[in-house]
Amino acid sequence: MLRFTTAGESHGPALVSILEGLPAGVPLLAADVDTDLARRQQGYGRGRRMQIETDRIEFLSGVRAGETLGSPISMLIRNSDWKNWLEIMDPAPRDGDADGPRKRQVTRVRPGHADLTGLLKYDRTDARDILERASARETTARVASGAVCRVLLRELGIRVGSHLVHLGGVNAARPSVMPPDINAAADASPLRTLDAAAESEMIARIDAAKKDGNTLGGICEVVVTGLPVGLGSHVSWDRRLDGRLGQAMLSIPAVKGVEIGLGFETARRTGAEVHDEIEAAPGNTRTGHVRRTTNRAGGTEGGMTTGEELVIRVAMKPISTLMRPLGTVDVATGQAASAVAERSDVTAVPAMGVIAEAMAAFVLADAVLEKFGGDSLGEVRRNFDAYLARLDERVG
Ligand code: EPS
Repeated sequence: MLRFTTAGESHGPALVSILEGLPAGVPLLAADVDTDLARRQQGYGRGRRMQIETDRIEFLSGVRAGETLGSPISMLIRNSDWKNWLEIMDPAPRDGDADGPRKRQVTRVRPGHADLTGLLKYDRTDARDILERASARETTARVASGAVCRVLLRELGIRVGSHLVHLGGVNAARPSVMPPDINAAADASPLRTLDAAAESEMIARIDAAKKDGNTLGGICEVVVTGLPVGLGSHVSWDRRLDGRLGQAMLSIPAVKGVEIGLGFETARRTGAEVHDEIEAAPGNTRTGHVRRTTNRAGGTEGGMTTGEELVIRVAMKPISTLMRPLGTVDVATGQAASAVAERSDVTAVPAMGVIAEAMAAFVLADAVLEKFGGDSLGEVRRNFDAYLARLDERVG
């Protein structure tokens, strides 16, 4: 139904995001996208690059007079840093290219990064040919397409938020009652966490890691409200929503784990301690007029949404560029060396939460269009409303 692709190198002229399959008539402004791009740039522990960039999109296609046209939506995000990298990243051959590698060649490959594996696979000699694309700068373009998907979901009363629940060994407590607008609350925190006490401890760990030339990972939780029961399907492996969400989350650079609901913890508990009991809840249309007394499943059963909150936790490893570098091999000489220490972030977990929201928004918008698809927003809305009316009718 829906597909998107991104292009662009970290220090190239620009990033591009193309989203295809959105219906016509969705109200869309550049500001809807820029808001999310700005949210992704926040977070204590980012490096100097984030002071250089102010990410903004230019629509190149697919939008007219503030509405989508149903045609591919393409968005351009210029890299402000490009002017400093022209000589190094110039797409055209330059004088001197024949004499040897360009400046800032990377051969002391970083353990944990795509440097070495990419270099061997693509048969390159300069790891910059790999790292420029493997860089998490690419996620800017994902957030752009995700932001457009978020607008479609919002039209149907579906909201995607996230908050940080772990950083560098420190857990944040999940509030017993989530704030009605999770992002408004989380965005007010420099780490996007809802636990102020944990936040000070996390900040201290980031400062210590920075001093030590080290980096930190963490976990964010994505929470989606307003979903109707029945997105995704049990009938085939590739239509199961959990699987689709898992793939999308694991595709985020440095993400190493995904849990839905209790996740790994379900394996340690008995059935009675895992499964959510069901009771009647008249008036609750989107769940089919029932309610789970708990939500350990995290909003899916049988590869389909239940209509309860969708809860996904996403784990990110520490960034692989360390200012106190790890041991490696210099691929130019074959000798032992210290890995390159390029400018980078101490942690980017708060940003990862925003990226995970974007990936969730994309997967869910795709599942929405699969079930309620139409060529215009009006048609999608009619299909959606008819389904909700049928859920009402079944109890009535
Ligand atoms: C990154 C290194 C840093 C980060 C970058 C990801 O960039 P630079 O090499 O220019 O200092 O800031 O992230 C972004 C630019 C971004 O927009 O998130 C890396 O090596 O992955």
